Amino acid sequence: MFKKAGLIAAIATAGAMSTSVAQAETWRFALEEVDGSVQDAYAEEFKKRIEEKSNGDITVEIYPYGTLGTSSQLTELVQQDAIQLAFASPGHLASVIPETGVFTLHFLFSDDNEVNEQVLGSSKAIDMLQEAYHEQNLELLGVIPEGWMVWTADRQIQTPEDMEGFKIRTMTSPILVESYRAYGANPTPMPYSEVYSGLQLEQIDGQVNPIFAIEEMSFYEVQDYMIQAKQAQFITTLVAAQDFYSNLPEEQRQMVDEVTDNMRSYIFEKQAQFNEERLNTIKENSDIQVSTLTDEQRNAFREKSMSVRDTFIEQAGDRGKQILETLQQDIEAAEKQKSGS
Ligand code: 6CS
Repeated sequence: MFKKAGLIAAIATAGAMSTSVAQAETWRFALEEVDGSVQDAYAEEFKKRIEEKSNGDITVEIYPYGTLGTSSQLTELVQQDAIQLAFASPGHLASVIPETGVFTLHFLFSDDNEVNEQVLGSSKAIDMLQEAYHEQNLELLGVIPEGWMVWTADRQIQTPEDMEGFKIRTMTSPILVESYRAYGANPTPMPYSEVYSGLQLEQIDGQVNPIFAIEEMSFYEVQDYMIQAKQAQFITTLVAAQDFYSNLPEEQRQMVDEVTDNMRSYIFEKQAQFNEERLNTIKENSDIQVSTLTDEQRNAFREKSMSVRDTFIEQAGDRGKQILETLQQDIEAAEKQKSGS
């Protein structure tokens, strides 16, 4: 679907167009999701705030999924400074930065997503990750939860045995692939753009994504079951080209930091709203069977998922191990604090 030469040409044309309308500076911001998505809501609000704060000196141009490339291609474009900003989801990015695969581990985060949001906004683990991003010419600007990952399937899934041989599409990182191998499934990594046709043509039996994405990508139309196991959040990261970010004038860098910090509560509310509303849309427009695993059923998956932590540490090394341990401590502390209050 996406060809690299075409991507660069598209960017060059877009750049030329923006200079012809006499903008002082244009920042290109690429999304891994389509118009109307959580990432799109983030980018639109970011654009509004940056353009207002810079008094129009900066224009932010948004490139929704489908205009530039797959997630992995977008990351390469940021690394080359061909685009300045993009979302880079760990489900793909961990192929390049294994440490970021920590966000795809199952049953690591709290069942209470407010706790997760608090930890992702404050944990020292995020500073430790920054080092790994810098080694790849990327600046990590934020870690953002987009909702619980939900399985869609051609069959009911309640136990790991139900997943035996189940061809589930995953994002492309090897750590994520291991998570589904641990359940006995047959994980099939592929880009987001190929999932709908893969399901329709029965090349895959199911996939996993947050509800808002299942709705906007129409996956529910070609699946019979939706299973909520709360095994993981979909967590994305916002990145900038490191050269671009470090060469910004001090006040612009501060502006980016302030805007991204202040955007946290905005996007947290949006993702909750989108996921809730779109579950209703799915139920209204299809007869897909929606179910939620019991605690006992979840525990069977939880047990199987634990071995993947060792695989993560093998792939992400000492720094990955420290990031994992720091997150575990911070999640536990935040849960205790919340239940004590
Ligand atoms: O499944 C994927 O590949 C994609 N899913 C979402 C919700 N966002 C971006 C990611 O690439």
